[in-house]
Order: sequence, then structure tokens, then C-alpha cells
Amino acid sequence: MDAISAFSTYEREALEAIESADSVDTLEAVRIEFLGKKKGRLRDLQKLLGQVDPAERPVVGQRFNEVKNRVGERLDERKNQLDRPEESSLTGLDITLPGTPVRLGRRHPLTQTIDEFKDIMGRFGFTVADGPEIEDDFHNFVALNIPEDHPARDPLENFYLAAASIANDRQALLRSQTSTVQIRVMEQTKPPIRIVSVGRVYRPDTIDATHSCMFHQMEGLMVGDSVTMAELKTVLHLFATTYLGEDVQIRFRPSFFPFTEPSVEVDMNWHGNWIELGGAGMVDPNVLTAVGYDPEQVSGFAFGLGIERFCMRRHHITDIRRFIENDVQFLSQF
Ligand code: FA5
Repeated sequence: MDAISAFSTYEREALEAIESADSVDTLEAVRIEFLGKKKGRLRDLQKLLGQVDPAERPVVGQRFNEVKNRVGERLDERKNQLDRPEESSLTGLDITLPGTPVRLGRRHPLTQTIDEFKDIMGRFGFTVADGPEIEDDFHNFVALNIPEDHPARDPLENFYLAAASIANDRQALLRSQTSTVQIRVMEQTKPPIRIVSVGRVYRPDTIDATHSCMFHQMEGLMVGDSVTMAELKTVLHLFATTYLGEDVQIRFRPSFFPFTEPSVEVDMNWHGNWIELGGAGMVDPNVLTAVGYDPEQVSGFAFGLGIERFCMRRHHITDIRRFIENDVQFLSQF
């Protein structure tokens, strides 16, 4: 047999033996048989190489190296497979490919704003209270001193639920304001009270760049022996400057809410524009009475701020609908 065909036979037999080796030990035996330095079959091939005509040696030598390298490489590959049986058994998975880069998500800008609001108010001593989004007309209207004939109770202004009642013949609806939580907290707690409540509210408003039918409010309530309007103003001013910076101005405009007396609309001026923050005022004596407090003994202030508009102002977002479009490009900026 000439050297070239001896190399080919060696190569074929070595590769077959490598493929059929089913353990690291068997594979090691194959390595010793074909590549072993002392008695391996490669030594025989080397001897053959020494006998070829010097003129043919470059070509035959090249073939010898090819065969030797090919067998060596295949041995290494098979050894890797046998060393990691679980991975090799995952069909179709090439574990040598680079991994898919992981892209971490981020919190929604409104969630970031809400967390920041709670954090700021927490530093002023306000704890967080929660209330249900499906409310009853007692907490959304009656206890808030909103009479039966008030336009805020109009079916066209609210999402009343078809089921006639939650309990006690109360009409169920999606809450239209977080002021409901004032009542729920006062029903269960004695003064002093200092809470904020942040959450979704629902109104069938016409949707445009600054109005949505579902939005978020932060309610604040402070009740104690002698809480005053000056404290309300201080808290809102501190809140706005902490969130937006020292260059914010706060303005109170006389207004009316059935559950506060006096009532105000609160505006802020930031970088030259006035925007409405929300409503506020001193808790109406009728509300204090409805929850069993004595209005001669305690007083309090309350406010309700629209969260979307704050967040829009800070981040220069011009359309409230951007918050609910789920556009990853938009959301990934925050
Ligand atoms: C209220 O909801 C009162 N509950 C606020 C209040 C609380 C007054 C405590 C007194 C004491 P108003 O309806 O004005 O008030 O809403 C408050 C804020 O919610 C508005 O200033 C605005 O920022 C936001 N808001 C109201 N309607 C929408 C809407 N459709 N889309 C987005 N934000 C809105």
C-alpha cells in the first residue's frame, strides 16, 4: 500500500472510532491507538513518510499533516461533547454561538413619577393609603357632601357599573376621584392623619392632548387639632419645588368643591407657563361630621393633583395619549 492510501485508511478508521466512542474513557483509548506517541498508529505512518521518494515528500508530507490535524481536531470536539452531555443532547442548540444581548426594561414614566411623589410626601411625614377603584356612590359622592342633584353625579360624567349595587343598595361605579380615600381613611382612623393616596381614576371625558378617560391622581389629607390653610400652601409649595426645582411659583385661585371650604384651584408657574395642578381646600365640616369627627375639635386640608400633567410638564411631553400607547421607543427615553 502506498503512503497516501495508508493515510486515508488511517483517517477513515480513526474518525469512525472517534464517532463510536461513547465515553471519555473509550475516547482516550482511541486517542492512544491512533495518536499515542509510543505505540500509536501515527508512528507507522511517520515511518512510511520517511520511505517516500524525496521528490514526492512535500505532497505526501502535506497529506500526512492534514490527516494528523483532522484526527486531532475531531478528537477534541468529541471530547468536549462527551464532557458536557446535557448541552450536546439539546438538539438544534449551538452552544458556541454568542448569546442574545439582554435588554433590560424600565419602569413606565408614570410609575416613576408616582414613586417619586410618594417618596417626596413621605419625607414630609405623609404615609401612603390605598382605596378601591370600584367604588360606591356613598364614598365617591354622599360622604363628600356632593348632593344627589350635583352635575358631578350625572351618568354622563361617570362610569356607573351595570350591577345595581355593591352592598347596602349603594350604586357601584369606577371612582372619578381619589377623594374617596379621604373618607375611607377617616372612617377607620382617628386624627391626627397625614396620608397621600395615589391611583387611577375614571371619567368619560372627551380624549384630547391633556384629557384621558383614565388618569391618575394623588390625594393628600392632613387632619389634626389646628391644621390651617397656611400649612396646605406650604406643603404644596414644598412638594412642587422638590419635584421641579426652586424656580416654581404656586398660585391659589378661589374655587368650589362640595367637600372643602374654602376651596381653591392650585396652579404652578414653571418656565413661564401657568398650569393647573389640581384642587384643594380645607375639609368641609359636613365631611368631618359624616365620618364621625367633631368639626369644632379638628380641622384639616385636602388636595387632589393630576399626575399625568405633572409628569408631562417635567418631561416636556405634549400629548397625554403617549402614556398609554405602549410605544417602546417613547417609553425607553425615561
Ligand atoms: C378633583 O378631582 C378633586 N377631587 C380635587 C380635590 C381634592 C379638591 C381634595 C379638593 C380637595 P378636578 O376634577 O379638578 O378635582 O381634578 C383634579 C386634577 O385632575 C386636575 O387639575 C387635572 O390635573 C386632573 N384631571 C382632571 N380631569 C382629567 C382628565 N380627564 N385627564 C387627565 N387629568 C385630569
